[in-house]
Amino acid sequence: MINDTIAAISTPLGPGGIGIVRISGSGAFSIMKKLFVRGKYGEIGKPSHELRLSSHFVYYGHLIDPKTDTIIDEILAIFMKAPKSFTREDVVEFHSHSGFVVLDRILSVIVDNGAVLAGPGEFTKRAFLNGRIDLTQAEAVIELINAPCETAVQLASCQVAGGLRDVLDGVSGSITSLVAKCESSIEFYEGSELDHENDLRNIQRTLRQSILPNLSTLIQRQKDTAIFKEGVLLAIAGAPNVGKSSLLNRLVEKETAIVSEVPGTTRDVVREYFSINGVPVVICDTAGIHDTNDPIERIGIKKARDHFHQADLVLLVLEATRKLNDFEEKLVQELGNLKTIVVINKDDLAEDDMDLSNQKQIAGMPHIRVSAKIGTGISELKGLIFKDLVSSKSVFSQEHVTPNLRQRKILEKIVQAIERCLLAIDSHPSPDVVSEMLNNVLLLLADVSGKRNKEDLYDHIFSQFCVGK
Ligand SMILES: Nc1nc2c(ncn2[C@@H]2O[C@H](COP(=O)(O)OP(=O)(O)OP(=O)(O)O)[C@@H](O)[C@H]2O)c(=O)[nH]1
Ligand SMILES: [Mg+2]
Repeated sequence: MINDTIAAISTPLGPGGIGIVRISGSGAFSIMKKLFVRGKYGEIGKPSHELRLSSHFVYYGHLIDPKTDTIIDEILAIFMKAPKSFTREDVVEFHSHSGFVVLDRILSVIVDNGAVLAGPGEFTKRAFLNGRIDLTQAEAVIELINAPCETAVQLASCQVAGGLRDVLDGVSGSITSLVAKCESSIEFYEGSELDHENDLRNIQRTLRQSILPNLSTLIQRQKDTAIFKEGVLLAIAGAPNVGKSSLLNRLVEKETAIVSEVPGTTRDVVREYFSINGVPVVICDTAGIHDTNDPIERIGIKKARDHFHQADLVLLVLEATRKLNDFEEKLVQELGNLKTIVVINKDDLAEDDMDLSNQKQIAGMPHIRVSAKIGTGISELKGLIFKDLVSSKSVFSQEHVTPNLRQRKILEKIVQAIERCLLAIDSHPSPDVVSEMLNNVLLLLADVSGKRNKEDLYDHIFSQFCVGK
């Protein structure tokens, strides 16, 4: 209910310097008057309805529990009068000391005095419903909060600022003027097929030369940037004792996995997180693949195989000191269709005349020589992984407008709808049919920016937020 006044703790729970409780809605200021008194400890009176505050100023004072007349905390308070606030409603913020009990007490007295607890993302939902931001900006706020790397932060910031909204508004404006052209063609040249055709050819040209390339660029950008937002999964594969765990430790620069000269050391999947040039990576070390009757090892090998198939990229580790054994030959075949880089490890032990990359089984596969023990070849391996995963076009600047997956799916529908419209103009040029098709494109564009009311969609999007945002 948008009429409610909502409240929530807006900072992470736990001990910290400052915690913020936020209130939004028409009752925010009257709640503040019941709880807040200005001034130093020892000089303060009781909360008063006479409290006069200027909007957007920070006031020093104390928060009082009116039931017991006791001070809860020494705080800073801000009142932001509608519509100059995040939600476009009256907003009050109390900045207190951050501790679970303090913040919880503050929230409780606020609720006792007329607010209701905010649901996940409810402040942002209000900002959207009250027209301060569109849906692309609201979604970008979640992406900004959840951004796993610097590049994802940059991409989200551009959308929070309305980058995608502006581009889509431009596209909508162009299509609206094409609809207007169709309408005037119908009105002014009734019966004159030739004039209709000229108008429709002009419309076709604009769609083809300006609008479609614009939309295709947006779609491609989502594809190019998805890995910065979602990250990638790498799996390490290989026979026992080839140095898989050593490689994981070297890549993540931590002693995460147990390394030993005993073959079969790693049994379960060991997961670690790191990043390569801003791409968030989850890397999995797995059990060595070989023939075994040990039931525990067999479970580990099954898990390893499952991970190879889920991974975006497999690092197949071989030993530089010897040729491939039977298991490794089979493993190469098994990885056949999966994206794989061959990592020839223990290069420090290799004889000068031993070059495994010549072996026919791995010929043609991307490969690199490394020593996980000493660290040689590791930065080159990271470069190779990055090149393999990231399109060469993925060079970003903060201004780059990038849709998310939901938006891209609708943009793809829009491209299809425009292509149908182009075909319709070719086969049976009729301004009223084209006008209807273009109006349909406008509706789809409204779905991207949230201008067409879809409660279910909004509930789904805002439920992904944390409470307090
Ligand atoms: N000289 C040398 N030794 C290495 C290198 N990488 C790993 N080793 C050694 O090889 C042995 C096995 O290393 P691990 O990393 O445990 O190998 P693994 O593939 O994880 O083995 P399992 O978990 O048993 O399948 C250890 O004694 C490591 O110190 C390397 O680049 N050079
Ligand atoms: Mg291991």
